Amino acid sequence: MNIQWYPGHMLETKKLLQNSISKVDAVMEILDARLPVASENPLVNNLCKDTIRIKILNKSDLADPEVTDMWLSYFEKQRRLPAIAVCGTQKHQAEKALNYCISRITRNRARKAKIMVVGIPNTGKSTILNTLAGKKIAKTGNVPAITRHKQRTSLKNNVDIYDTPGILWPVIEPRQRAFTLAASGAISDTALDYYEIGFFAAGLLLKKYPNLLLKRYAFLNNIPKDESELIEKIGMARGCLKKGGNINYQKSAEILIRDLRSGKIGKISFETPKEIELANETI
Ligand SMILES: Nc1nc2c(ncn2[C@@H]2O[C@H](COP(=O)(O)OP(=O)(O)OP(=O)(O)O)[C@@H](O)[C@H]2O)c(=O)[nH]1
Ligand SMILES: [Mg+2]
Repeated sequence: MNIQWYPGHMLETKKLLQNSISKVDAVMEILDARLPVASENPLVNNLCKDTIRIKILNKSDLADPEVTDMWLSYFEKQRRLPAIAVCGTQKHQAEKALNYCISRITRNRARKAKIMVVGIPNTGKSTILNTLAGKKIAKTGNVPAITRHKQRTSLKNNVDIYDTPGILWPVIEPRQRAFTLAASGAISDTALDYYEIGFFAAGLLLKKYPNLLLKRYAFLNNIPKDESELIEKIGMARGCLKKGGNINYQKSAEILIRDLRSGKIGKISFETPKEIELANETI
């Protein structure tokens, strides 16, 4: 299955970013700390050539902390880009990200600094803005494409911050990247087949975090031999049955995906710098 999800407001946002990124003092690019390269929008890399940009690895509370450290070192050493990992729901962490960004701007202090928050859907852009403002200014939610328009908010420290809708790009390739984005929750579930994404998630968890699976699903007596067995056992234990008693694999896969996304299985990173380097070498 090819995954494609590029609703109209994303094209509008692309045009908005093309016209406005060069006019702001800095861009806070909000990545998902669990998948910092898969969640990078190539458009932002292209548009930010002359604009200060900070990579914010948000949702770090859901990511494997050891892998997050590897990513910070990767951005600093290999990519020479400023990067910081935060949990955007926590005030002091959101402020740390903002201050890190402000410290890189050289400007006439008489005027307000303009900072634009950009990124793919569901990475926590609006949440960071709300945390910084100390009140709910922007609508947030655990499904992608909640924000549909640019929104400006004036913060206390002489900063104007712009929230923007999350955008993807028309063709997401390679397959590994599309499935990683889908499993993380960046792509609308309406564009997905739960079983395929659940199968992908099962493979990732069995390979990288088998012990977390045993902890979360106490009914597993040992590590399942493959993806189908894991999904089947979840289905049996959780009563995901069709008429006649057959397992409903779609429902069972959905449980696995929801547990993965919410952090119920544990702190999980989908990718490491080493894997990305190896994948680049083989292209
Ligand atoms: N665990 C955790 N959840 C977070 C964090 N930041 C945001 N979230 C959750 O992630 C979901 C998406 O947050 P939003 O702020 O709506 O994401 P967005 O990037 O603005 O999404 P779009 O507007 O659709 O592009 C919400 O359920 C938030 O509560 C974080 O640091 N940790
Ligand atoms: Mg938003």
